[in-house]
Amino acid sequence: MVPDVGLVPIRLVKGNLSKVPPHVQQFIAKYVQICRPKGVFICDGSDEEAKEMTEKLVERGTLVKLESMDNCYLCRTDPADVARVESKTFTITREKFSTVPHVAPGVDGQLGRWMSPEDAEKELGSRLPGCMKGRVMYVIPFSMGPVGGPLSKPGIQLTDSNYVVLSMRIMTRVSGELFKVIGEQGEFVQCVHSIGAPRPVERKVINHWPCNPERIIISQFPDERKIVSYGSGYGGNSLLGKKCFALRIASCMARDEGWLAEHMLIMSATSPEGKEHFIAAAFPSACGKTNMAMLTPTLPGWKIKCVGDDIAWMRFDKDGRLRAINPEAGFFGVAPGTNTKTNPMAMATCSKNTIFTNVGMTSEGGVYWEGLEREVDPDVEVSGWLGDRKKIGDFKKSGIKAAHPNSRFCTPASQCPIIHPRWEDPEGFPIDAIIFGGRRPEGVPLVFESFDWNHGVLLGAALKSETTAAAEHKGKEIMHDPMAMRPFMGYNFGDYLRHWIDLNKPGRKMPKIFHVNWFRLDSNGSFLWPGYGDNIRVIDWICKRVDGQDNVAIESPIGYLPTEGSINMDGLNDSYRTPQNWQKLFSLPKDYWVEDVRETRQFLDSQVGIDLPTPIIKQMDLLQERIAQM
Ligand code: GTP
Ligand code: SPV
Ligand code: MN
Repeated sequence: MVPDVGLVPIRLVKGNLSKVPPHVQQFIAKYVQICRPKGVFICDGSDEEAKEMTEKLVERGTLVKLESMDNCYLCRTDPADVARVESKTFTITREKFSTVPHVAPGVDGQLGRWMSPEDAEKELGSRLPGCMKGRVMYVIPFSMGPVGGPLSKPGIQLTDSNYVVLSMRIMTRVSGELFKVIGEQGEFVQCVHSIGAPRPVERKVINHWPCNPERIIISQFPDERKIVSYGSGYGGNSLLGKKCFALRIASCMARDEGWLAEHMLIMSATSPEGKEHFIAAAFPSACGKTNMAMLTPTLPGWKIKCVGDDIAWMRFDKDGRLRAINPEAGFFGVAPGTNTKTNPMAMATCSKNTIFTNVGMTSEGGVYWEGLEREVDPDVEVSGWLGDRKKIGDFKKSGIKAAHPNSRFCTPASQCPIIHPRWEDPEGFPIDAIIFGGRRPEGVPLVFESFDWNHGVLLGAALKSETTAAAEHKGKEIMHDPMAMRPFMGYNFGDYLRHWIDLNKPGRKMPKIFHVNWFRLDSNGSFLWPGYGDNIRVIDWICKRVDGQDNVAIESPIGYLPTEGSINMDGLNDSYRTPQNWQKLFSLPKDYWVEDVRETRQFLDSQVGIDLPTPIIKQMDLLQERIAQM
């Protein structure tokens, strides 16, 4: 019962160490030694285990059962722990420039944060020792991608948060089987997570959510395939399979092994004629991936199936097709704005077996957030994420939000009514089109297509968007988010662009690359495009281009634009169908673009410097010339 590994015995609370391969036992023992938990709980991923843990958390008050829903729970965090903390996220490598590009002198690098191994040791050395005192260390064996699949990768997460355990078993495949897989394959990603609140706690615990926001650090060690995260229990900070592993560590694996780990949804679109296309799309956080991945088409005859809503792992197969899998098993989706009009499929998905975090709760035990005004009885009382009880209308009047803007649902992907029947196919799906997009209130047309692969890589590199609540940013400003990967890059962004460019090899069928913008505004501040289910109209055009239709596109300085009328507007309000509206959606104001390209060039020159690959510089030269001649 008490195998003695090293100096401190592993005191098992639950589980069976005999099934755990020796090198995993050593990993556990090392962190037991450092973190000093009162016991170790080896998870098996079973429903019984989850049920027991859930009951305990309800008893303690961390979770509230949502009485009017089916096996759904509400969690409210400490209001100081509500989003990813980019400023405290680091990549640790011996060589600085394997993590970050050579920025120009005096420039504050924005593409990744590097820390030396010595500094990391100091930072973690002042946090980890004894950090789990009085708490249980859970051992979570999980797989990103179907267990044992050729594109899949296993990990082990140690954590002192049972909320994290419950969330990880929705977001990843947690199973005791993984010990066998790891025993055979050897490799696994080491994930260590602590909320940084040993007992007795020093910081006042708010909402039964112990954490240590002042001392947060999220550290990735790509060379050791290791992650250590301290201080936060929320989202990408603590569910280490997601951004830390499946993007930051995996992008390094992908660089080494010749594939791609990207912040992209994966969907299939089947036309009325029955032709199925697969699309991957990269939008920055809170810019519409979940919505697009499961959109309900407003054009008759189209069918959308969802494969993934946040992360794509993609590799060229022997026939030269880029195949994508979704490494995740659940959706950790933005709640506000989600309703039966904008995203009915997400609403159906999260109607059962779901953990909601930082949303409001109705007095009947249902959920409420901004965007559900028309779907919840206005007379019902809602307790907001901060605990204040009001009628729905009174939240609006007082300007106080019922749900935090980054409140989320954590829900099994398998429950999505339009999940692709083969979504777990370990071989993945052949990608026909890659789309980049962001929130661009001005100047950027609804859709355009790159001239070729390298130009498409520039579209990704030049991606910008208005900031959102997914991280700690304040206010709305247009920020560069190249490839939607700025917060998730695992290595030097110049090398990353080179990797993308080098993928284009003879014999490969390269996906076409597009840029979309659902967020262009009219002069009165309203969206020029209805968005959501109507985005099928743009997908329809994209599929036509993938199928080689030449007559629907016309060359412009920034890429191929749709010819007027080639986007199907049937059934839209008349106001959307006027030539004036087309003009507003697709116009390319010269002054705007001259400045935009100048600014992009300055950003890439100063941020990526000598690491910027020549083909990208050439693409920028060409673009700048074309715009100058507009
Ligand atoms: P992460 O999970 O943070 O990576 O975000 P995401 O990219 O999956 O974004 P999501 O689909 O959750 O959308 C975020 C917000 O954008 C929600 O409030 C949506 O309602 C809104 N949104 C999504 N698609 C559209 C659209 O087509 N038009 C408009 N106007 N808003 C949209
Ligand atoms: C994002 O911010 O892009 C998310 C949410 O998908 S989190 O898991 O917190 O990173
Ligand atoms: Mn995301």
